Amino acid sequence: MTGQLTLEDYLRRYSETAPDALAVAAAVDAIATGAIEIADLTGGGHLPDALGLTTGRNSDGDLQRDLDLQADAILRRCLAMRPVAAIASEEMREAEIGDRGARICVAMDPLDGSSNIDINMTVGTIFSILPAPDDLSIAFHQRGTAQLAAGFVTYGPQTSLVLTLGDGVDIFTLDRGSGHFRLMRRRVQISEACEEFAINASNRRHWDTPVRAFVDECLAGTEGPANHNFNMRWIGSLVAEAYRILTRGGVFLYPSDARPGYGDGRLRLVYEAHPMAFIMEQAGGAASTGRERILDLAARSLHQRVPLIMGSSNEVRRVEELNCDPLLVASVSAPLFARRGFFRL
Ligand code: AFP
Repeated sequence: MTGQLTLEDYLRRYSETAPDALAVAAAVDAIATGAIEIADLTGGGHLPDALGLTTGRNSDGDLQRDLDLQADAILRRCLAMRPVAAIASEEMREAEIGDRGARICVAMDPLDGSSNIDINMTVGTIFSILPAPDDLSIAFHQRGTAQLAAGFVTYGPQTSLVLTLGDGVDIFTLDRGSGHFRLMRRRVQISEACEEFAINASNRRHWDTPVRAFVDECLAGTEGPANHNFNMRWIGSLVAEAYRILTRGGVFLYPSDARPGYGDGRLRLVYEAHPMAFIMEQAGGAASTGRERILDLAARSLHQRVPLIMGSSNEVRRVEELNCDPLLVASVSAPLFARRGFFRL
């Protein structure tokens, strides 16, 4: 991999392009530096005795694992040396004010998918970089369209950094020999149509009718309105699902459902859905609540959840059609159609 452009050189070129670019480049470089340390941690380089054990619950009631907190501490330490006005994290109840004169803010999920750690599945870091408003108390209540950059790191067979600076999506892979991220895929594009959907099917009885109708269309394949067959995946790790979609297309659904606490789904707007939506749209895909564009939303509260449908634009739009047209849902949920569904309606 010696020939590929390093992330450092890539960011150096970018940092000369716009007023906030230098600060954005410094923050991305800091996150990438922290990610290499996290990769070593999750990869067993310095396997902690408490790998994957839980230590408590975060402000939103999620199980908090030792590695969640270690990843948060690593990224904060790396960012502390850069000009960042405020940091928000899934692992901390409130945002933390830093350098008040800095031009950017960072929101992050330090270790997403951590419930997969003890089964040795891909986990990741998700981040969003926003302009710093004069009033930092509203820093993380901006619309998703305000983002200057977004990305995620996958800690899997490869340690890869997916990055958008607002002009396409590029993917870097960690060259473990040199310790540098190297550019491996430039201006990634997601196919408009797809043959793979991802949803936690065990929740079917809790979904609303439009989501059931969409999934039944996928399951009906060539025998239904979709008129082509689908494969299904569910990894339980948002970064792994997103990376697969960037690689071969697909649609991911974490909708709202009837379970207590899931009225707005499971994923967080500020440091999961916003960055993923920015990446998906920059790669020619789409990201929606099923009714609204994710990037048009502004968070009312820091850890606010939001339904997330993202990936190939044809399928995201189909979910929106079904959500907005009850007659369409009725037509595709007809008894004949139900008989062929994988599940009984
Ligand atoms: P954890 O970080 O608690 O493992 O949650 C991961 C996640 O937020 C996201 O990465 C997955 O897509 C989703 O949860 C899986 O949720 P289910 O366990 O409900 O399928």
